[in-house]
Amino acid sequence: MYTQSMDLDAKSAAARLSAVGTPGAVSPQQAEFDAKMAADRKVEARDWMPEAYRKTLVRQISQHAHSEIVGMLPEGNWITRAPSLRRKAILLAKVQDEGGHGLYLYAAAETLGTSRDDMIEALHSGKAKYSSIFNYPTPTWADVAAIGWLVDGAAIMNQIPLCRCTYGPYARAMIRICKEESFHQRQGFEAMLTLAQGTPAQKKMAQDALNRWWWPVVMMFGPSDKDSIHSTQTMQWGIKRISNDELRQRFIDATVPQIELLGLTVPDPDCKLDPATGHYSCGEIDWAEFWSVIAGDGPCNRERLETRKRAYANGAWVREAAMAHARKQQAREQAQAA
Ligand code: BYC
Repeated sequence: MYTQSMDLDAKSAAARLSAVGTPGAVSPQQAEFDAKMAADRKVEARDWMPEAYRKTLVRQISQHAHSEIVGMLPEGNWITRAPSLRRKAILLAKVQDEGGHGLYLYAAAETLGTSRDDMIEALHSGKAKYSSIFNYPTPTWADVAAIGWLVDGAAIMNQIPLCRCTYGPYARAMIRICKEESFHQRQGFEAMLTLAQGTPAQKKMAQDALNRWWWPVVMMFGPSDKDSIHSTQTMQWGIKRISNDELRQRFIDATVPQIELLGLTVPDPDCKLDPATGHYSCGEIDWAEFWSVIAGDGPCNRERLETRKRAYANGAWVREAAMAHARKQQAREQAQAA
């Protein structure tokens, strides 16, 4: 459904490639890196890379990993209250998948020379960001359906192009993640469809959840291109392939017909199809809300971070036991080899 995001517009790809290159005299390593960027080849963990490229990847991949881990919380709250055994099994699997995504992504960031402890410390201290979307509450079961349908739908839109990003370990992690996100999106849509075709009260629950999640999801793609500080550089490096605004537009274009199919109403009175362009318009986004959420003042920021820190502290004994077991096993292997 969302794979059109894989298509790179030939014009923008050409513009990106022609922008690659470091002016003036460059070291042979830098020249090799520039050539790799220009040919759109992968950079691997052991390859030389400019410090700024490494730092940017650590920032983006660790934020992405934190988002997956914090992203388990709003839905995780509903595992014990899922409306049927089937819904519970699906939700358990989905939340576990998100945990797995976080782990692949921490592992991908570790290949860049950062430690998992440092990344987790940055999350807990509030230094590292995670996606704004997970700072909103899930007051009803319909919010769980809306997360799967809309948030995972937006995630696929943003992440399919990352499967082709220039850093090999990140690109490869994204391939599996996107396959799983696709299942998440479909189960969310199916749960939403069930509600939308249910009793008037269930349909209202679905509409209310759509009303709550629409704007936060539209914002999730990041600031508008003119305010995106990192986009120019990350696009030149082939990390970001499609701009924030363009992905947002693709998401809106793909989702509005789904809302119509559900028999629900788009919570944006300015969202209209422009027959000339084939695109839906979007009303004014409340950027003040976006910046306040990412600065830590969203409806659930404090609760999410506290829950994460508590879970980490409560899991200390598991990490210690695993380390003790690994040490014993290593000692046994060394003794056998001696
Ligand atoms: N939330 O220059 P810009 C999931 C920050 S998990 C918070 O455009 P960039 C899922 C940005 O970091 C989905 N912060 O930045 C899990 C920067 O601040 P810093 C997570 C945001 O990096 C469970 C500043 O704003 N997906 O799918 O070029 C259940 C300026 O922005 C946000 C990823 O992480 C935001 N929404 O572009 C269900 C995908 N947007 O770092 C689903 C990978 C922007 O300078 N990440 N900021 O302090 C990306 O693709 C890019 O990092 C972004 C932002 C498009 C998010």
